[in-house]
Amino acid sequence: MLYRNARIENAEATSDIRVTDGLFAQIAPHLEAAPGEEVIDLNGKLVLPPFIESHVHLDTCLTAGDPVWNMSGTLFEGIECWSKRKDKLSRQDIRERVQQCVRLYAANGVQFIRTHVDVTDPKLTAMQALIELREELRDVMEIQIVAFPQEGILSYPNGKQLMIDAVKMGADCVGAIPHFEFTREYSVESLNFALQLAADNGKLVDVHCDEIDDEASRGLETVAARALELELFDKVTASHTTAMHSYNNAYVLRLMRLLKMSKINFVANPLVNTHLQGRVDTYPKRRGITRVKELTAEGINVSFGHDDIFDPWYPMGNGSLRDVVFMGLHVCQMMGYEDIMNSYRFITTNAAKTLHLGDRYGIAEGRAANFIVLDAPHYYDALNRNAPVLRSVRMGKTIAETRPAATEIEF
Ligand code: 17E
Ligand code: FE2
Repeated sequence: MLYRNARIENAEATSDIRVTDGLFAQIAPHLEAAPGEEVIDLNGKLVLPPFIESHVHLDTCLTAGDPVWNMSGTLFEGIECWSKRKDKLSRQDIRERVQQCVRLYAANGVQFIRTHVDVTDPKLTAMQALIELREELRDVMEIQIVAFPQEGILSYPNGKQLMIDAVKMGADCVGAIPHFEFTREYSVESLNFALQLAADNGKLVDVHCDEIDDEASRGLETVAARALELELFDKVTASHTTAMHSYNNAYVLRLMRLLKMSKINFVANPLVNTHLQGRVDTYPKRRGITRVKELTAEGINVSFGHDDIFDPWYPMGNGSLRDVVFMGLHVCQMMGYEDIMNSYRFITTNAAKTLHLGDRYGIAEGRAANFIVLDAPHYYDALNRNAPVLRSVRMGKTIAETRPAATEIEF
C-alpha cells in the first residue's frame, strides 16, 4: 500500500509512505507504485503518529449523574459521587462503557490509552474487567493500566494489599493519591510504598499528585526524590500537580533542581483541572493547572490528558484530545506561533515518552505502521479549525475513517 503526498509532522515538503505487512517499509519524497499496488493520495494532508490519551479514568467514564450529579464541581464531591456508583459496578457495566469510550477515542485518532483504574474496591471488579479488555482490544487500542487507589492507600481499609493484588493481577503501573490521604505522614508513606512496589515488580509509576489548590501539598518532592533514589527516573509520572500552581516561586526554584535530576514526567489535564480547581476561591480564582510552560522550558517532559469523559469529575467529553490541547494552550498562555504549531506533541511524542512506548511509536521505517491523517496542512490549522481525523491507520489497517462535514454558504 502506498500513501502519497503526506505532510508528516508539519514538514514543508510532502513524503510518500509505503506500508508493507503492517510496517512502515519506505518513507521518501517520491516512491513509484509497484505493479498492482494500491495507492491513496493524501493531497498534502497532515500525517501524525497516532494521538495518545496519557491520562483517563475509563472505569468511571459515562457515569455522570448516576446516581447523583456533582453539584459543587469539586474533586472531593466527585470522589463521593463515584463511591456511590462503585456499589453498583459490574463487569458487564464496565465492559459496555469502556468499549463505547474506546470507539469514541478511535474515531478521534487515539490508538494508545493510559487508564487509571480504581482499586479501592474489595472485589477489584474494575481492575478485572480492564485487564480482560486490554487483551480483547489490543488490535485497535493499546491500553496501559494504572492501579489507582482513589480513596487512598493508607486511608482505605486493606489499601496496601489491594495495591499488591492489582499488581499481581497485571496492572502496568502503580498509582497513589497523596493529597487524599488522611495525614501528611500517610501521604509520604503511601508514596514510599507505591514507588517501592513499582521498583520491586518492574512496573511504571503514575501518581495523582497534589491535585488540590493547597500550596502546602507537597507530594511531588517525595515522588521525585524516590524516583531518583530508587533509580526509577522517567518510569515515574506525576499527574495533575495542580498545587504547583499555588507554590511560591522560591520553593519552585528549589524544587525544579530535584525535578530535573529525577527525570520524571508530568501529565496535565487542562479541561478537567480548569473545571475542578479554584472552587474554594472567591476572586481572583486560581486556574489550578501545573506550570506547563516553565516545566517545558526546563526540558521536563509534559503531556496532556483528558482525564474524564462524562463522569462525576467532568460532565462533558467526546473522546477528542483537540479540546484538551486547545484549553491547555489558553490556560497556560502558550499561544506563540511555535507553541501552537508544535502543540500536537502534548498528545503524541511527549505522551509516548510518558507511556514508555519506545520504538513501538513514531513514523519511521521499520516501525509499526500506525498513523493518522488530519484534514489540514499543519497542526496550527488543524487545531484552529478543529479539523477531523480523516483516517486512523493501525498496523497498516484503517481502523476509523471520518468524512468531513460540508457547508454551503448561500451568499
Ligand atoms: N479521580 C481523581 O482523584 N482525580 C481526578 N481528576 C479524577 C478522578 C478524574
Ligand atoms: Fe485523574
